[in-house]
Parts: sequence; structure tokens; C-alpha cells
Amino acid sequence: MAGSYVTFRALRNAAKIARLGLFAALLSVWLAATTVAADGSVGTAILSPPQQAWFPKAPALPAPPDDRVEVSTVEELIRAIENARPGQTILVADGHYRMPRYVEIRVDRVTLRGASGHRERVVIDGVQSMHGELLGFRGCSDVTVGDLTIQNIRYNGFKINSDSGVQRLTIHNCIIHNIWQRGVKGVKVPPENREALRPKGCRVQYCLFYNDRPKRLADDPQDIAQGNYIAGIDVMYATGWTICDNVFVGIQGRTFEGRGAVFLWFDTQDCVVERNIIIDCDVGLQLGNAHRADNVQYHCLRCVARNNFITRAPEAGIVTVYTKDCAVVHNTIHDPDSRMGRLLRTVFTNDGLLVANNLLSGPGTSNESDSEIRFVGNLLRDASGAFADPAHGDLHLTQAADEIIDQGAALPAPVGEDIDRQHRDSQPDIGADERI
Ligand SMILES: [Ca+2]
Ligand SMILES: [Ca+2]
Repeated sequence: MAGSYVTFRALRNAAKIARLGLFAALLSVWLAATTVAADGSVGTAILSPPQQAWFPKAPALPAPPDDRVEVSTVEELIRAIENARPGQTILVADGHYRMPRYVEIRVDRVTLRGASGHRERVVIDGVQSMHGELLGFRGCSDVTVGDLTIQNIRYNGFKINSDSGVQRLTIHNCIIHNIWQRGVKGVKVPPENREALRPKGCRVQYCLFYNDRPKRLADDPQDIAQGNYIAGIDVMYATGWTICDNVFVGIQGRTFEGRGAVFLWFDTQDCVVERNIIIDCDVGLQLGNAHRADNVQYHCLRCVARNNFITRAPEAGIVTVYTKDCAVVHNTIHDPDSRMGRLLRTVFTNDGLLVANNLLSGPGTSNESDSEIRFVGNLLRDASGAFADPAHGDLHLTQAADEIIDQGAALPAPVGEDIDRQHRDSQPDIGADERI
């Protein structure tokens, strides 16, 4: 009997804690909603994302056309997305949109954008959604989503239904916050008609992916990796994508064994991943995976990772697995405590891989590949003293960097610009930053 009494009391306490938890959550929402913004205005800031002066700055989208739909409520937003005509622009007013369910863009040339241009003020929130996915794309080309935030969803934030043919999607200047599997997910493309359907020419640019904390089991009880099934961008069969000028902060699994901030696999071709800032993510860039299926021989072909800053990535800074003719050039990876010695990791087949002029600040790299990889001009040593602010991921070079500046190898195909889009001189500096 005593046991059952204790159980009852424990349950009652749990209910009380749950009520208190809900109250605390409501209080925090209310507090957040009444935050005073930097410009002194009250009531617009719903979240306060990590921001540093040196992060990439998004160019403004073109002025919206006169023929547009303006929405300011959840109902209007859902109706506008689901009834959109091809070519339509949907302008979303500043506000906090608690979505009851998943919605999809299904027609060509739609633009869905925040009206103010302040992405942190237009928050599409899945916290009350009945579905585990937030905003999808199906059978559409030339769609743009920009200047807004998505947050709080169990599985996928931006879901690209790439088995239906989604081409030239642009995700521009968005915040992707507390998404517990994939911020951007592109699914498998079936073999029938794959060449026509595979997602081509998409761009993810000037976005901020960040989570407030590592994933917990409660975020996703079905997690197939004990809380480590998490990544920023995960796409398969991508072709001709550009993933550039994004910032990723804290994309971490429960035991810090998550997937890449950027994870490209399954016959991904001709993609460029450049000028991204990756801070405290379990894996920085992941080109490929040990798991193969569907007769896929290579996960990545002719993909390039260049001019990225990666700080503290305990599983791997950049990892390549089953790749062909890829290039990992002019990246700066800083992890002086790298527990696995994997600032750079090459695994299984990496035919024709070029690894050049990377600044690898930490204890080691791991070449587990059976391919002949061309390593040239890389520098491996703790370069903490050469960086502007390594604690916060600013790996720009300071004047104390004599062994780095002008010490890169001359490459047959030189990388013309650095992470700041500054012109590299004829004696390239090692790493992502050319010091001008
Ligand atoms: Ca130079
Ligand atoms: Ca520079």
C-alpha cells in the first residue's frame, strides 16, 4: 500500500511540476514577446538568436511586386500558402505564427517572405503543431523562402519532397531554430525518373541554424540514434546546389555524436559548400556516409567544400566518405581539444579527392581511406594565437600568423576569393581567410 501511496504522490507531484513547467513556458513566451528590441521598439522580438558583427550579412531581397498577398494571422498564412497561384508573393507581417499543422508550397515561382526583412520578427512556430514537420515543398520550381524564422519541430523544418521534383528552391536569410532532426531535409529520389526529379540548383544562403541545447530523448522519442539523429541540412541526390554564407551554432546530439551541420549524400553531384560558419556542431561538413544503399557507389561527386570556418566539431570537422573527384580546399578548422583527432577525416573510397591549403588547428586528422588522396599545402598545428576570436568561432587571421600567411600551395585551379569574398593574392594564405 505504501508503494501505491508513494506512486500516487509522485504522480501528483509530476502533474504539479508539469503545470509549473507550462506556467514557466508561458511566462518565458510572454517575456520573450515583450523584449525590448535593439532599436528601442517593444514587443517585436520573439527570439534572440546568436549574432556577431562578423557573421555574413544577407543582401536584401528585391522589392516585392504590387501583386502580392499580405498575411498577418495563422489562418491567412495557411490559406495563402495552400491557395497560392504560380508566381505569387506572400508577405508575412511581423508576428508569432503558431502553426496547428504542416503546410506545403506546391506551385512554381512562389515567394514566401517576411514583410519587414527582419527574420527574427516573423516566427513560424511548430510548438503546437500536430505534425512533426513544419513547411514543405512539393513538385515546385523556383520557389523562394526568405526573411523569416521557423522553430520548434520534432522532425524536419523545411521539408523538400524531392521525390516529387523540387528544383531551384532558394532558402534565403532564414533562421532555423530548435529543429530536432533536420533543419532542411531533402528525401530520397526513387530510381524511376531519378535524373529528371533529383533536386537541382537549390540554394541555402545567409541562414542561421541554431539550437538552444543538445538534443534530448524527449525531443524525439523515436530517435534511431539515441538522441544523435540530428543535422542542419541533410539532402540526398542533390545536384548543383550552393550552400553558402550560413551560420550553424549548436547542432548537437545528446552525446555529441550527431550528423553534419551540412550532410550531403546519395549520389549528390556538383554542389558547392562555401563561406559557412560552423560553431559547436558535432560534425561540420559531412560529404557522404558509411551507409550506402540503392546501388549508390559514391555519395558525393565533384563537390567542393571551401572557405568555411569550423570551430569545435568533436566527431569531425570535415569528413568525406565514398566520394569521387571532390575538393576540400581553404577551410579553417579549429578544435584544439578534438577528442577523436578528426579535424579532417577521410573514410573508405575518396577517388580523386584534393585536400589542399586547409588550416587545421588542433591535434590531428584521420585518413582511413583506401584511395590515393592528394594532400597539399595543409597546416596542422594549434593556431589559437593566430585567430581573431577562436572562442566565438572567429577564425580570421591576425598579424601573428606568419607561418600561415602566403604559405599556401599554388593550386592548378586557384580559389580566387576567401571567406570574406576578398581576392586572394598569388601567394594564398592557408585556410579560409586571406589576410588583406
Ligand atoms: Ca596571401
Ligand atoms: Ca579576409
